[in-house]
Amino acid sequence: MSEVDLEAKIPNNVGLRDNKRLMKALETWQPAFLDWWKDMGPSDFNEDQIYLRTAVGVGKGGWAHFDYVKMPEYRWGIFLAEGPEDRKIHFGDHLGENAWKEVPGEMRNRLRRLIVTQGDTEPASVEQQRLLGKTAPSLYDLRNLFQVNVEEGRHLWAMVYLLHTYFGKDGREEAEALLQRHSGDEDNPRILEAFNNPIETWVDFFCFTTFTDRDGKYQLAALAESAFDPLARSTQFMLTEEAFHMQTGENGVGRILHRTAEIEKEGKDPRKEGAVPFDIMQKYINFWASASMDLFGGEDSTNAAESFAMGLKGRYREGDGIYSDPRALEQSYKAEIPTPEGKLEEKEIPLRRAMNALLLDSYVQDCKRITMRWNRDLEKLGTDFRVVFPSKRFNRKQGIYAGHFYDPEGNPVTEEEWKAKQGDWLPTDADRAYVKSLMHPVYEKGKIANWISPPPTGVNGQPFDFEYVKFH
Ligand code: BYC
Ligand code: FE
Ligand code: FE
Repeated sequence: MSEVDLEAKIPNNVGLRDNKRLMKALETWQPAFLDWWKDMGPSDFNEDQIYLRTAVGVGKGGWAHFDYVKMPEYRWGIFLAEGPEDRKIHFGDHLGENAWKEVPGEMRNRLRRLIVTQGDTEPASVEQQRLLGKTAPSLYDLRNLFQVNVEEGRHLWAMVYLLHTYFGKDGREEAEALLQRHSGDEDNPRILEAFNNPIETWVDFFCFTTFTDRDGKYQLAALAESAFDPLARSTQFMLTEEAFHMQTGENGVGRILHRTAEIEKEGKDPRKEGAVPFDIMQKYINFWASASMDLFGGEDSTNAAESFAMGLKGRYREGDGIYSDPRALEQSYKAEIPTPEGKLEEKEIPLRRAMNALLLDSYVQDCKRITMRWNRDLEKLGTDFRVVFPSKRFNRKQGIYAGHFYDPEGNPVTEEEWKAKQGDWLPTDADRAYVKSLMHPVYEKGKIANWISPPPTGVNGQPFDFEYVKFH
């Protein structure tokens, strides 16, 4: 592992200084990245000073530094987590062999595909969120949005580093293409569906960071187990940043619910007060939760089986030794599969083919824990409303439930029932128009929009009324 070099044009701990060819390739990509940021990122705020955290190391005793920075001058770096030099592969067909420092030829295509798919989501999210700064409910929230954005930019760098270093000309071409596909672009969209959905409002943003960034956590965690050591270390370090994104979402949704509960407690109608009614929040949660569950891919997947067999993608916390069969050859996964008549029938899927389903189950458990935390607060406030995390069958476009109809509890419904009830379960045009009508910027220090509660604490020990953004 190299020293952290913060003086370099691209801060890194991968020894770029000693690899002139790679350095040159990355320094050629850098202006293209900056052009992309200026065109497709939060371009209205490029001249403002934002109180941001920047990764400056990988050690436990403080890996980040907080200061004011203009976003285009953010120091996007390449960092690999530290780890043992002689790590062994701990799952799949290559169990017990040494982890790879280079890409074995027969795994090249599949590995590249995984890295490109991961990399594609990072700039996609920045594109999806690019206009939100114009309607931030507070300076604190505005700053958090930009923190998430610059870190997703760094995650793109992490994947581009791998493509440039280990995949030659193909990798460089893929790195360029990552800046050419755009979220929602009809001709050249982002690879995964949820990353083409618009994020029009802060309600979308907080649901996205709760549920979609959390898919990020689980996918990164699965890749952090990888036998390809540079990928494992890259994603391990990305996970340290990811925690803040999910926190932003969880707290954001929590603060909206809290505000609505307060208003109801005063005997007032949230709609008349310009807050977000509970039923609309539940619909947004249903929408982003189901779109995010699609990101796990099919429950029965030969792709997933191959990735596991090759040692490219493990199970959640595979390295903690919590699974009894690290080859996953002896067990099966019980899934409820729809019959042609629309009934649910229990079937067994060989475990390796069910890796996406297993990861999804870990994710759902985590989401239910978050939901419980929101509900505890609602209970404390004396409200009857409770958030419900939708069934993994609800509104799915990928996997075994796609093309079938279920209510949010997961009960089969007919297509007619679905059509009649859809507006009770997912945001309608009217709901979206209402939520949009609430979105106005509040840029005054210490002030906040009426539809959301202030956070209990600020950032990095600063108070809520800190000047998180200094406008030029
Ligand atoms: N949309 O075998 P299947 C994050 C495709 S989020 C469109 O069932 P597989 C972040 C699939 O590619 C984490 N297409 O599933 C969050 C395949 O196509 P091909 C991102 C989809 O391949 C917030 C076909 O359907 N990271 O970091 O095992 C902000 C059959 O697929 C979708 C990763 O995803 C979909 N939803 O699993 C910023 C990790 N789902 O090959 C960032 C890398 C599936 O037949 N990716 N397809 O042409 C993977 O591990 C896998 O590609 C997937 C899919 C889990 C996505
Ligand atoms: Fe990310
Ligand atoms: Fe993220």
